[in-house]
Parts: sequence; C-alpha cells; structure tokens
Amino acid sequence: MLPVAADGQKVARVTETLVRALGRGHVLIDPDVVASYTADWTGRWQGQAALVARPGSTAEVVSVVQACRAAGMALVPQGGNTGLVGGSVPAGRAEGGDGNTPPVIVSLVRLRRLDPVDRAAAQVTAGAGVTLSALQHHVAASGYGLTFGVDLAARDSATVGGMVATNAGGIHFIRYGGMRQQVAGLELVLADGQVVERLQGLAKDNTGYDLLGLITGSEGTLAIVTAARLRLVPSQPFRVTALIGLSDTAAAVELMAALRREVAGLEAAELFYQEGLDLVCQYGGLVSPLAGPRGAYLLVECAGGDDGVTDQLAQCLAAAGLEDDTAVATEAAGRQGLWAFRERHTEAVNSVGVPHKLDISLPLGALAAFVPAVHDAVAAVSSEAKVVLWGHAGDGNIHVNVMGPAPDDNAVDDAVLQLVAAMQGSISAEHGIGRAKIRWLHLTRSPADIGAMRAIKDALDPSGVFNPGVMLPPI
Ligand code: FAD
Ligand code: 2HG
Ligand code: ZN
Repeated sequence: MLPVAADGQKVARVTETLVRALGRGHVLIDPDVVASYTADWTGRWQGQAALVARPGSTAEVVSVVQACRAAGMALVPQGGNTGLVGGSVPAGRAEGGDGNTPPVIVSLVRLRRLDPVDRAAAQVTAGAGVTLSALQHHVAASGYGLTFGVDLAARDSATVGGMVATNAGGIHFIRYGGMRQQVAGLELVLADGQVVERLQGLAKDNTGYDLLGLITGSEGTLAIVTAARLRLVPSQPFRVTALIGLSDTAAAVELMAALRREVAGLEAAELFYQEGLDLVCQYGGLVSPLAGPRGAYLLVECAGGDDGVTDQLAQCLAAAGLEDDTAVATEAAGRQGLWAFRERHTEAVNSVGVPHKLDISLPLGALAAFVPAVHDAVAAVSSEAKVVLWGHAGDGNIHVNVMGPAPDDNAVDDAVLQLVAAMQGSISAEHGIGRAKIRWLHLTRSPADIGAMRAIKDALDPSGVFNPGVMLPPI
C-alpha cells in the first residue's frame, strides 16, 4: 500500500495531467460534486472516487485511460448512471488499480456525436453519451420512417454507451431483441489506450472473433465504448396498446402464446400484478381503467402499417373471452396513460425505500409455477418482506423487487436466485451482474464458464484497471 501522502500526490499529478488534456471544467474534484456521481440510481450502491473526468472526444478518453494507467489508478466508466446492479459507481478503495487509491469515474456523457441517419443501410452512428431519447428523436426527425428497436423507461438518461455496455433489453425485446442485436459497429478505447474503430456497419463480416458481441454486455470491464453504429428498424405508423386483466399468470402465458401466433406486430407483452399496480396508482395519483383486484395484468402493444393490428388483437382477445377485461388505446396520450401503469413501477418501488432488485429470466413454461414459488421462497426467509413482481413476460423476464429487509441482508436475494437456478433460469436477464450479483454468478455459470470470462478479462485488461469489482468474483 502506498502511504496516504503518496496517494494524495498521485491523485494531484493525475488531476494536473487531466486538466491539461480535458480543461479544468471537465475534471471534477469538489467532493460535493464528485459525490453526485458516486451513488447509483437505486441508492443501494455508493463508493468513493478520486475525481470525475468528463472527456469530450475519443482522443480525450485515450488521455484519461493513459493517465490513469500510468498512475496505476482504476477507472469506472459511467453513462447516465441508471444501471440497477451497482456497476456504474465505484466500490471505494482497495479494489483494482494499485488497490489503494480510489478510482476515477469516467463520465462519457459529453460524447454526443450524432451522425446523419444512413438511409440505405438503415443505421446511425451515435456517441456513447447520447441518451436513448435523443437518439429516438434524431432518428424520427430524419423522416426516413425508421426507429431504434430498443426502448426502456430510463430513456431520458440512459446512454448509448451504457446500453451497449449492459446489453440492455427493454420493452420491445420480444420483436427486435436487445442491444446486441442492434450493434453493427463500435468504437472502443482499450485498457492500453489503443482505439479500435469498427464503425463501417458491414452487414457481413466474418473476420475473426466477435469483438463487438463480446464488448456488448461487458459492463465497462473490458473497454470503454466511445461510439456505436446502430441498426434501425422500420417505424410502424399504427400502434395499439391494451391493458388486460387476467385471472392468473398461467392465463397471461396462454394469452401471450396466442398473441405470438395470431398478431403479426406484437411489440410488447409486459406483466404486472395487483400489488405493483396499487403502488404505482398510489405513488403517481393514477386510477386504473380496470376494476380490481385481478390475478395478473398484461400490457400488450402491437404495431403495424395500418389498423389491421387492432383487428388482429381484438379477435385474439375475443377468442379468449377477454373483451370486457381490456382497456384499449390507439392515440398517443391514451397509450402513454396505459404504459404509465407499467413503466412507473421502478420509481414507485424506490419511493418506498431501497429495494432488493432481482432481474431474472425463466423458460416461459416455468413462469406460472415461479410466481407462487417466489412468494413462498421469500416468505420462508423474511416475514417482513413485500414482493412486487413485474417484467417483460414475453421474454420470460421477471423483475423481482423485494422491499423490507435491510439492503445488505442477502437472505431474500439468495432464496430467490437459488429458486431461479433450480428452475433452469438466469440470475440476470437484462441488467447485468455489476456488483450486485457477483456472489451468485456460480449458480448459473460453471467454473469453466467463469474461467473463460476471467481469461478474457486478463487478456484485454491485464492490470485490471477497468471497473474492478464488477462482474467477476475476486480470485
Ligand atoms: P450506467 O448506469 O451509467 O452504466 C451501466 C454499466 O455500463 C456500468 O457497468 C458502467 O460502467 C458501464 N458503462 C456505461 N457507459 C459505458 C461506456 N461508454 N463504455 C463502457 N462501459 C460503460 N434496463 C434494461 O435492460 N431494460 C429496461 O427495461 C430497463 N428499464 C429501466 C427503467 C428505469 C426506470 C431505470 C432507472 C433503469 C432501467 N434499466 C433497464 C436499467 C438501465 O437503464 C440500463 O442498464 C441502461 O442500459 C444503463 O445505461 P446508462 O447510460 O445509465 O449506464
Ligand atoms: C423495467 O423493466 C426495468 O421496469 C427496471 O428493467 C426493473 O426496477 C426494476 O427492477
Ligand atoms: Zn426490464
């Protein structure tokens, strides 16, 4: 360990170097300002940082990486800081780098390059710091009838770089897949400061390992994403949203199967329950259009070239005898009103306290059995816990939020994730591993899997400067 004075001198030297490279306004050292970057969105994760660097170009990112590497300081890449597994904030001292000095947070929000939409390729190149909503507006404004296939409720803050780094899923996964399916190219800064520029967006390119696929979902542990070349999909002019009250999860799974078969433009199939709806209504001052209580709710969105999608949806709901249990909207305001019941779950839960967040996926056939089983599993370890479930049911992805137990009491997390592993599911469907899930990685990844991941980390970041303490367990 370095003596404290040497530690302070080192931070001062790196600060000086970064001020020269980035300008004084983009090297943040005031403890109050730095503190606004060191806590995560949920309030569950917070740590210490030596400073925050805000590079405004790829060359400046290289300067930050080189300066930190030379000083033996670790780096925590950060985008919109909406991640839900603690990966975007430092843990504090004693992890990575020289194991003594707190890390540098590299905020990528100033990388706001937005190239003109490439109509022929249906692609666009965006800087890592572009928010999802800025990307959506940019693509819509091109007038080419294109849109971006991934959407999520944190759209006003979540960035392209963060979404690539987490391989974000979101509400349209059922139709378009997640970020990995949209990435046609990346620009990266590696741990040794070299830049990999792969932004041509070639449809076919079998030249070696799939580096783009590997970096997508690497949670800032292998490289810093500075820009992405993203695929676009045709925007659908007609859209219908339906909130459907159902007897239970099994009925929701059955309806989803029918929708997949019979409605060509199914874009979202989102599940939630009475507890969550009540919480959202209370928090947001909203009133549900369906009389409760119901055993489950499905929010469905279908989109297509004309209102034929409404007919397809109506026929499907009629066949299931659900017309009277459905609220439908086709106008933007009405659709947004229905989406609010689903999208406001995260903020409503956070308003009650710091939740235990478990983002799991299961084979669709196991979903109906999982719901009562997870309530039982949590009740068995905590009598005070309140469980709220919701998620992207079309993808078998349930967000298990548990309120009540202290944030660092892992009993409920353990009970839920053991159950998920026993049911052949995944302990992380779309949010990643971050700091939150490391101790459970072994439940669904074998020693051979984890060994391969570690070998990749060691090869690309041998000094462990990128996001130490995230994704991989300590050796
Ligand atoms: P951050 O939170 O800043 O970072 C996330 C991770 O990426 C960290 O490990 C960080 O180190 C790394 N990182 C960030 N930028 C870079 C970069 N340029 N290069 C390398 N590494 C980087 N997620 C979903 O998948 N689906 C959802 O439906 C969804 N809904 C959400 C709704 C709400 C209300 C909230 C608060 C979050 C939601 N999320 C969802 C989680 C979150 O929005 C996503 O994980 C998002 O992709 C994070 O983007 P960000 O820019 O905020 O990244
Ligand atoms: C969602 O789909 C997000 O609402 C957040 O992925 C989930 O807050 C959560 O647990
Ligand atoms: Zn989600």
